[in-house]
Amino acid sequence: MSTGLILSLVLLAGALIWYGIEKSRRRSHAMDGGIHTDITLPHEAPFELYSNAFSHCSRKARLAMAELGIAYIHRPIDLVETGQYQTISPAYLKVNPAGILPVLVHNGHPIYESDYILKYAAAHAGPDAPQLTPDDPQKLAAMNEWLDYCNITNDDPLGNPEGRLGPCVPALTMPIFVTMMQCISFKKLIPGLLFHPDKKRPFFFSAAKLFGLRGLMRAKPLTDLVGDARDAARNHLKKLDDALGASQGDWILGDQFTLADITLASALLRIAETGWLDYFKSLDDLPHVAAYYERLQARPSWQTAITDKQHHLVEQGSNDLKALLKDDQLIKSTLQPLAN
Ligand SMILES: N[C@@H](CCC(=O)N[C@@H](CS)C(=O)NCC(=O)O)C(=O)O
Repeated sequence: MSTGLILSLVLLAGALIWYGIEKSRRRSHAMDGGIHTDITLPHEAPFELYSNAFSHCSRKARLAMAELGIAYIHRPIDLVETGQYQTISPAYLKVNPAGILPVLVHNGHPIYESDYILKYAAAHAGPDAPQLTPDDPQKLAAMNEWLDYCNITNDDPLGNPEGRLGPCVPALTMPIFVTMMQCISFKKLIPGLLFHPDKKRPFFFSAAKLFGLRGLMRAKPLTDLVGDARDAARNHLKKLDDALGASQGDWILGDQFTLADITLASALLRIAETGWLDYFKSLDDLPHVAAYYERLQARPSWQTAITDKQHHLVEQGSNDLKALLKDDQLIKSTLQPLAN
Protein backbone atom coordinates (compact mmCIF):
# COMPACT_ATOMS: atom_id res chain seq x y z
CA MET A 1 0.00 0.00 0.00
CA SER A 2 1.42 3.42 -0.92
CA THR A 3 2.17 6.01 1.74
CA GLY A 4 -0.32 8.38 0.07
CA LEU A 5 -3.12 5.83 0.34
CA ILE A 6 -2.29 5.06 3.97
CA LEU A 7 -2.29 8.79 4.76
CA SER A 8 -5.66 9.26 3.04
CA LEU A 9 -7.16 6.33 4.99
CA VAL A 10 -5.84 7.72 8.28
CA LEU A 11 -7.28 11.14 7.47
CA LEU A 12 -10.62 9.62 6.50
CA ALA A 13 -10.75 7.56 9.70
CA GLY A 14 -9.86 10.69 11.71
CA ALA A 15 -12.62 12.69 10.01
CA LEU A 16 -15.19 9.96 10.66
CA ILE A 17 -14.20 9.69 14.32
CA TRP A 18 -14.39 13.50 14.68
CA TYR A 19 -17.83 13.51 13.01
CA GLY A 20 -19.09 10.69 15.26
CA ILE A 21 -17.89 12.48 18.41
CA GLU A 22 -19.29 15.86 17.35
CA LYS A 23 -22.62 14.33 16.37
CA SER A 24 -22.94 12.56 19.71
CA ARG A 25 -22.29 15.89 21.50
CA ARG A 26 -25.19 17.41 19.57
CA ARG A 27 -27.91 14.86 20.17
CA SER A 28 -31.30 16.53 20.23
CA HIS A 29 -34.84 15.52 21.03
CA ALA A 30 -38.24 17.16 21.47
CA MET A 31 -39.09 18.72 24.83
CA ASP A 32 -42.59 19.20 26.22
CA GLY A 33 -43.81 22.75 26.69
CA GLY A 34 -43.91 24.15 30.22
CA ILE A 35 -41.59 24.23 33.20
CA HIS A 36 -39.17 21.34 33.81
CA THR A 37 -38.48 21.36 37.55
CA ASP A 38 -36.45 18.16 37.14
CA ILE A 39 -33.81 20.16 35.23
CA THR A 40 -31.64 22.76 36.97
CA LEU A 41 -29.39 24.84 34.75
CA PRO A 42 -26.54 27.06 35.91
CA HIS A 43 -27.97 30.56 36.39
CA GLU A 44 -27.06 33.96 37.80
CA ALA A 45 -30.46 35.59 38.16
CA PRO A 46 -34.00 34.44 39.00
CA PHE A 47 -35.06 34.95 35.39
CA GLU A 48 -32.90 34.38 32.34
CA LEU A 49 -34.12 34.38 28.76
CA TYR A 50 -32.40 32.69 25.84
CA SER A 51 -33.64 34.40 22.73
CA ASN A 52 -32.73 35.63 19.28
CA ALA A 53 -33.28 39.11 17.86
CA PHE A 54 -34.95 37.85 14.69
CA SER A 55 -36.89 34.85 15.98
CA HIS A 56 -40.64 35.36 15.97
CA CYS A 57 -41.19 33.22 19.09
CA SER A 58 -38.32 34.93 20.91
CA ARG A 59 -39.83 38.32 20.22
CA LYS A 60 -43.08 37.19 21.82
CA ALA A 61 -41.20 36.16 24.95
CA ARG A 62 -39.25 39.43 25.15
CA LEU A 63 -42.39 41.53 24.64
CA ALA A 64 -44.11 39.63 27.46
CA MET A 65 -41.17 40.11 29.83
CA ALA A 66 -41.06 43.82 29.00
CA GLU A 67 -44.82 44.30 29.41
CA LEU A 68 -44.72 42.51 32.75
CA GLY A 69 -41.68 44.46 33.93
CA ILE A 70 -39.80 41.26 34.80
CA ALA A 71 -36.06 41.85 35.15
CA TYR A 72 -33.99 39.16 33.47
CA ILE A 73 -30.57 38.38 32.11
CA HIS A 74 -30.74 38.18 28.36
CA ARG A 75 -28.74 35.35 26.81
CA PRO A 76 -28.70 36.11 23.07
CA ILE A 77 -28.39 33.00 20.91
CA ASP A 78 -27.71 33.11 17.20
CA LEU A 79 -29.69 31.38 14.51
CA VAL A 80 -27.88 30.99 11.22
CA GLU A 81 -29.86 34.01 9.96
CA THR A 82 -28.06 36.18 12.50
CA GLY A 83 -24.65 34.61 11.98
CA GLN A 84 -24.25 31.04 13.19
CA TYR A 85 -26.00 27.80 14.15
CA GLN A 86 -25.73 28.35 17.89
CA THR A 87 -28.97 26.47 18.66
CA ILE A 88 -27.28 23.20 17.73
CA SER A 89 -24.11 23.88 19.71
CA PRO A 90 -23.43 21.37 22.50
CA ALA A 91 -23.69 24.21 25.05
CA TYR A 92 -27.14 25.35 23.90
CA LEU A 93 -28.45 21.80 23.59
CA LYS A 94 -27.84 21.47 27.33
CA VAL A 95 -30.23 24.38 27.81
CA ASN A 96 -32.79 23.08 25.33
CA PRO A 97 -32.22 19.59 23.88
CA ALA A 98 -34.84 20.44 21.24
CA GLY A 99 -32.41 23.02 19.84
CA ILE A 100 -35.00 25.76 19.49
CA LEU A 101 -35.62 29.21 20.93
CA PRO A 102 -36.81 30.78 23.14
CA VAL A 103 -36.19 29.33 26.60
CA LEU A 104 -37.07 31.12 29.81
CA VAL A 105 -35.18 29.94 32.88
CA HIS A 106 -36.72 30.57 36.29
CA ASN A 107 -34.53 29.81 39.29
CA GLY A 108 -32.60 27.45 37.03
CA HIS A 109 -35.62 25.56 35.70
CA PRO A 110 -36.25 25.88 31.96
CA ILE A 111 -39.64 26.67 30.47
CA TYR A 112 -39.94 25.54 26.85
CA GLU A 113 -42.31 26.69 24.09
CA SER A 114 -43.13 30.34 23.63
CA ASP A 115 -46.82 30.24 24.53
CA TYR A 116 -46.04 28.38 27.75
CA ILE A 117 -43.38 31.02 28.43
CA LEU A 118 -45.88 33.83 27.92
CA LYS A 119 -48.38 32.26 30.30
CA TYR A 120 -45.73 31.32 32.85
CA ALA A 121 -44.32 34.84 32.86
CA ALA A 122 -47.80 36.34 33.21
CA ALA A 123 -48.51 34.05 36.17
CA HIS A 124 -45.16 34.64 37.93
CA ALA A 125 -44.66 38.38 37.50
CA GLY A 126 -44.69 40.44 40.68
CA PRO A 127 -47.88 41.76 42.33
CA ASP A 128 -47.46 45.17 40.67
CA ALA A 129 -47.25 43.73 37.17
CA PRO A 130 -50.09 44.43 34.75
CA GLN A 131 -52.49 41.58 34.22
CA LEU A 132 -52.00 40.20 30.72
CA THR A 133 -54.57 37.41 30.97
CA PRO A 134 -58.27 38.28 31.30
CA ASP A 135 -60.33 37.11 34.28
CA ASP A 136 -63.45 36.79 32.19
CA PRO A 137 -63.56 33.12 31.00
CA GLN A 138 -64.89 34.03 27.56
CA LYS A 139 -62.11 36.54 26.99
CA LEU A 140 -59.57 34.08 28.34
CA ALA A 141 -60.78 31.50 25.82
CA ALA A 142 -60.56 34.12 23.08
CA MET A 143 -57.01 34.99 24.15
CA ASN A 144 -56.02 31.33 23.95
CA GLU A 145 -57.56 31.09 20.50
CA TRP A 146 -55.44 33.99 19.28
CA LEU A 147 -52.35 32.35 20.79
CA ASP A 148 -53.11 29.11 18.93
CA TYR A 149 -53.95 31.04 15.79
CA CYS A 150 -50.46 32.60 15.71
CA ASN A 151 -48.49 29.66 17.11
CA ILE A 152 -45.72 27.98 15.10
CA THR A 153 -45.88 24.27 15.82
CA ASN A 154 -42.73 22.17 15.95
CA ASP A 155 -44.00 19.13 14.06
CA ASP A 156 -45.56 20.95 11.10
CA PRO A 157 -44.57 24.65 11.13
CA LEU A 158 -45.89 25.29 7.60
CA GLY A 159 -49.06 23.16 7.82
CA ASN A 160 -52.59 24.56 7.36
CA PRO A 161 -51.84 28.19 6.40
CA GLU A 162 -55.51 28.73 5.47
CA GLY A 163 -56.59 27.81 8.99
CA ARG A 164 -54.10 29.81 11.05
CA LEU A 165 -51.78 32.78 10.71
CA GLY A 166 -48.87 31.00 12.50
CA PRO A 167 -47.91 28.70 9.61
CA CYS A 168 -47.95 31.66 7.20
CA VAL A 169 -45.19 33.36 9.19
CA PRO A 170 -42.24 31.08 8.29
CA ALA A 171 -43.38 30.80 4.67
CA LEU A 172 -43.69 34.58 4.32
CA THR A 173 -40.25 34.87 5.94
CA MET A 174 -38.56 32.82 3.18
CA PRO A 175 -37.64 35.87 1.03
CA ILE A 176 -35.89 37.66 3.91
CA PHE A 177 -34.11 34.42 4.85
CA VAL A 178 -32.64 34.55 1.35
CA THR A 179 -31.51 38.17 1.52
CA MET A 180 -30.07 37.64 5.00
CA MET A 181 -28.10 34.63 3.77
CA GLN A 182 -26.21 36.90 1.37
CA CYS A 183 -24.58 38.48 4.45
CA ILE A 184 -23.43 35.13 5.89
CA SER A 185 -20.32 33.30 4.68
CA PHE A 186 -20.86 29.78 3.33
CA LYS A 187 -18.48 28.46 6.01
CA LYS A 188 -21.13 29.34 8.63
CA LEU A 189 -23.65 27.09 6.89
CA ILE A 190 -21.52 23.94 7.12
CA PRO A 191 -22.33 23.03 10.77
CA GLY A 192 -26.02 23.03 9.84
CA LEU A 193 -25.46 20.73 6.88
CA LEU A 194 -23.47 18.39 9.10
CA PHE A 195 -25.40 18.47 12.36
CA HIS A 196 -28.84 20.10 12.11
CA PRO A 197 -31.50 17.52 12.98
CA ASP A 198 -33.91 18.97 10.40
CA LYS A 199 -31.93 18.71 7.16
CA LYS A 200 -34.52 20.68 5.14
CA ARG A 201 -33.53 23.89 6.89
CA PRO A 202 -29.76 23.88 6.20
CA PHE A 203 -30.37 22.74 2.60
CA PHE A 204 -32.78 25.61 2.09
CA PHE A 205 -30.31 28.11 3.58
CA SER A 206 -27.48 26.75 1.41
CA ALA A 207 -29.64 27.01 -1.72
CA ALA A 208 -30.62 30.54 -0.63
CA LYS A 209 -26.96 31.46 -0.32
CA LEU A 210 -25.97 29.87 -3.63
CA PHE A 211 -28.85 30.97 -5.85
CA GLY A 212 -30.13 34.18 -4.23
CA LEU A 213 -33.74 35.33 -4.37
CA ARG A 214 -33.88 35.61 -8.16
CA GLY A 215 -32.58 32.06 -8.55
CA LEU A 216 -35.02 30.65 -6.00
CA MET A 217 -37.92 32.32 -7.78
CA ARG A 218 -37.49 29.59 -10.41
CA ALA A 219 -38.14 26.83 -7.86
CA LYS A 220 -41.89 26.33 -8.26
CA PRO A 221 -42.47 24.33 -5.05
CA LEU A 222 -40.95 27.21 -3.12
CA THR A 223 -42.85 29.97 -4.87
CA ASP A 224 -46.06 27.92 -4.48
CA LEU A 225 -45.40 27.62 -0.77
CA VAL A 226 -44.89 31.36 -0.40
CA GLY A 227 -47.83 32.07 -2.72
CA ASP A 228 -50.19 29.88 -0.68
CA ALA A 229 -49.05 31.56 2.54
CA ARG A 230 -49.45 35.00 0.94
CA ASP A 231 -53.02 34.31 -0.18
CA ALA A 232 -53.91 32.80 3.18
CA ALA A 233 -52.26 35.64 5.13
CA ARG A 234 -54.18 38.21 3.11
CA ASN A 235 -57.41 36.62 4.33
CA HIS A 236 -56.10 36.41 7.88
CA LEU A 237 -55.32 40.12 7.89
CA LYS A 238 -58.82 40.92 6.65
CA LYS A 239 -60.20 38.76 9.43
CA LEU A 240 -57.94 40.50 11.93
CA ASP A 241 -59.04 43.89 10.62
CA ASP A 242 -62.69 42.92 11.17
CA ALA A 243 -61.94 41.65 14.67
CA LEU A 244 -60.10 44.86 15.56
CA GLY A 245 -62.95 46.91 14.11
CA ALA A 246 -65.39 45.01 16.33
CA SER A 247 -63.21 45.36 19.43
CA GLN A 248 -64.52 47.75 22.08
CA GLY A 249 -61.08 49.15 22.80
CA ASP A 250 -57.55 49.64 21.49
CA TRP A 251 -56.60 45.98 21.78
CA ILE A 252 -57.84 42.78 20.23
CA LEU A 253 -59.96 41.85 23.28
CA GLY A 254 -61.05 45.37 24.16
CA ASP A 255 -59.43 47.75 26.63
CA GLN A 256 -57.19 45.18 28.26
CA PHE A 257 -53.83 44.56 26.62
CA THR A 258 -53.30 40.78 26.76
CA LEU A 259 -50.99 38.01 25.60
CA ALA A 260 -53.11 37.88 22.44
CA ASP A 261 -51.79 41.34 21.50
CA ILE A 262 -48.25 40.15 22.10
CA THR A 263 -48.52 37.21 19.73
CA LEU A 264 -50.21 39.39 17.11
CA ALA A 265 -47.54 42.09 17.55
CA SER A 266 -44.79 39.63 16.73
CA ALA A 267 -46.64 38.23 13.71
CA LEU A 268 -47.33 41.74 12.36
CA LEU A 269 -43.71 42.74 12.85
CA ARG A 270 -42.55 39.81 10.70
CA ILE A 271 -45.17 40.62 8.07
CA ALA A 272 -44.07 44.26 8.05
CA GLU A 273 -40.30 43.72 7.96
CA THR A 274 -40.64 41.39 4.97
CA GLY A 275 -42.61 43.95 2.92
CA TRP A 276 -45.88 42.00 3.10
CA LEU A 277 -47.80 44.46 5.24
CA ASP A 278 -47.36 47.25 2.66
CA TYR A 279 -48.40 44.80 -0.05
CA PHE A 280 -51.54 43.65 1.78
CA LYS A 281 -52.43 47.27 2.54
CA SER A 282 -52.11 48.05 -1.18
CA LEU A 283 -54.67 45.33 -1.97
CA ASP A 284 -57.19 45.78 0.83
CA ASP A 285 -58.29 48.47 3.20
CA LEU A 286 -56.81 47.48 6.54
CA PRO A 287 -57.33 50.64 8.60
CA HIS A 288 -57.73 48.85 11.92
CA VAL A 289 -54.66 46.65 11.41
CA ALA A 290 -52.58 49.68 10.38
CA ALA A 291 -53.62 51.74 13.44
CA TYR A 292 -53.25 48.74 15.76
CA TYR A 293 -49.72 48.05 14.51
CA GLU A 294 -48.82 51.68 15.19
CA ARG A 295 -50.23 51.47 18.71
CA LEU A 296 -48.24 48.29 19.35
CA GLN A 297 -45.03 49.94 18.16
CA ALA A 298 -45.68 52.95 20.39
CA ARG A 299 -45.68 50.86 23.57
CA PRO A 300 -42.52 51.08 25.70
CA SER A 301 -42.21 47.27 25.50
CA TRP A 302 -41.55 47.58 21.76
CA GLN A 303 -38.54 49.77 22.41
CA THR A 304 -37.10 47.39 25.03
CA ALA A 305 -37.93 44.07 23.43
CA ILE A 306 -37.65 44.84 19.74
CA THR A 307 -35.86 48.09 18.86
CA ASP A 308 -33.13 47.83 21.48
CA LYS A 309 -32.51 44.18 20.53
CA GLN A 310 -32.59 44.69 16.77
CA HIS A 311 -29.84 42.85 14.88
CA HIS A 312 -28.07 44.70 12.07
CA LEU A 313 -28.40 41.69 9.72
CA VAL A 314 -32.19 41.76 10.08
CA GLU A 315 -32.26 45.44 9.20
CA GLN A 316 -29.98 44.85 6.23
CA GLY A 317 -31.95 41.79 5.03
CA SER A 318 -35.21 43.73 5.33
CA ASN A 319 -33.85 46.73 3.37
CA ASP A 320 -32.29 44.48 0.70
CA LEU A 321 -35.56 42.59 0.30
CA LYS A 322 -37.60 45.77 -0.01
CA ALA A 323 -35.14 47.11 -2.63
CA LEU A 324 -35.40 43.88 -4.64
CA LEU A 325 -39.19 44.01 -4.48
CA LYS A 326 -39.02 47.53 -5.85
CA ASP A 327 -36.41 47.05 -8.56
CA ASP A 328 -36.63 43.44 -9.75
CA GLN A 329 -39.72 42.75 -11.82
CA LEU A 330 -39.35 38.95 -11.73
CA ILE A 331 -39.14 38.91 -7.94
CA LYS A 332 -41.93 41.45 -7.59
CA SER A 333 -44.33 39.70 -9.96
CA THR A 334 -43.61 36.25 -8.52
CA LEU A 335 -43.90 37.19 -4.86
CA GLN A 336 -46.35 40.06 -5.00
CA PRO A 337 -48.56 39.82 -8.09
CA LEU A 338 -51.23 42.45 -8.43
CA ALA A 339 -54.62 41.29 -7.24
CA ASN A 340 -57.00 40.20 -9.97
N1 LIG B 1 -43.24 25.99 18.97
C1 LIG B 1 -42.02 26.68 19.28
C2 LIG B 1 -41.35 27.11 18.00
C3 LIG B 1 -39.97 27.66 18.26
C4 LIG B 1 -39.18 27.84 16.98
O1 LIG B 1 -39.53 27.37 15.91
N2 LIG B 1 -38.06 28.52 17.14
C5 LIG B 1 -37.18 28.76 16.00
C6 LIG B 1 -36.89 30.24 15.88
S1 LIG B 1 -38.40 31.15 15.65
C7 LIG B 1 -35.86 28.07 16.24
O2 LIG B 1 -35.32 28.15 17.31
N3 LIG B 1 -35.32 27.38 15.23
C8 LIG B 1 -34.08 26.69 15.33
C9 LIG B 1 -33.38 26.58 14.04
O3 LIG B 1 -33.71 27.32 13.12
O4 LIG B 1 -32.44 25.81 13.93
C10 LIG B 1 -42.33 27.86 20.19
O5 LIG B 1 -43.44 28.40 20.10
O6 LIG B 1 -41.48 28.23 21.01
